[in-house]
Amino acid sequence: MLKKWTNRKTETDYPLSEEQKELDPHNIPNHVAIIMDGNGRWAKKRGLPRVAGHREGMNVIKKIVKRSSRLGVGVLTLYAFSTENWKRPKPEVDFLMRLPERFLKSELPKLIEENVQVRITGSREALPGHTREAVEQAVEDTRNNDGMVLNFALNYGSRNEMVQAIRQIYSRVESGEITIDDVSEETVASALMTEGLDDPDLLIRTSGEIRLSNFMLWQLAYAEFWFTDVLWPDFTEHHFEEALAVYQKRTRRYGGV
Ligand code: V07
Repeated sequence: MLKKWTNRKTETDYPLSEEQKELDPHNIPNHVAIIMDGNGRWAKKRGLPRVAGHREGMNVIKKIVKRSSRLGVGVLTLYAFSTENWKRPKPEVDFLMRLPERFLKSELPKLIEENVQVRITGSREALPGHTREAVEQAVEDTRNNDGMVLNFALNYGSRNEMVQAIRQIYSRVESGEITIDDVSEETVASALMTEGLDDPDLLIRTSGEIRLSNFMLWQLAYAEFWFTDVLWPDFTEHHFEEALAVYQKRTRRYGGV
């Protein structure tokens, strides 16, 4: 499936003037995905334990969710925990696995109020029971909301996702439900954990790392990328709007469709 022609400019992202930062309400990216990096580094700089950075990072999410929803973003995907993050020290993993509950305890009523639908992309099986129950409850409680989708990538890795997609498609072929010639891009897309979600239009990664780290390799095929040196706990609504303004500058439609 090809993306609409968007008059893509090849120039680099010059600093935007205040006027250029004004957002065009008709060109808000439908799906924004964020790799929220730099929490540990933020804490280290302050002589604090890494978990203090994670806690601060969770508070930043609250502000960005609200701003995205108000701006009319359709889907906000946040990379909360990768399949590789299990290799971290156990106390840190244990702390991280408590964050979904902590977040939802204060935010779920507000998300319901704001008509936000919570989704999870990733393998739920390996999550501790308390984490899994909290996120499944949130998904269930917001199932009928038709505002912004808040999609947490939790125990997610793109290659793992592709492996399970291949297994799923193989079993559909083996059972005779479809033939190998039926397998199309749509078949693959709907075997991925992001089934039913449009591909991201904009990827944001904080903390200066210029790489994908096994995040949505298939889904990001046509996305615009925006990287910043700002650490996730220091990220504000202002930075978020700057990313959207750069996106709009790159995809500006000069009166076209
Ligand atoms: C986590 C805070 C944000 C910075 C990045 C890593 C640490 C929110 C959640 C969450 C997940 C699912 C859900 C509700 C909230 C979360 C983890 C880590 C594992 F349904 N923040 N956050 N989960 N961090």
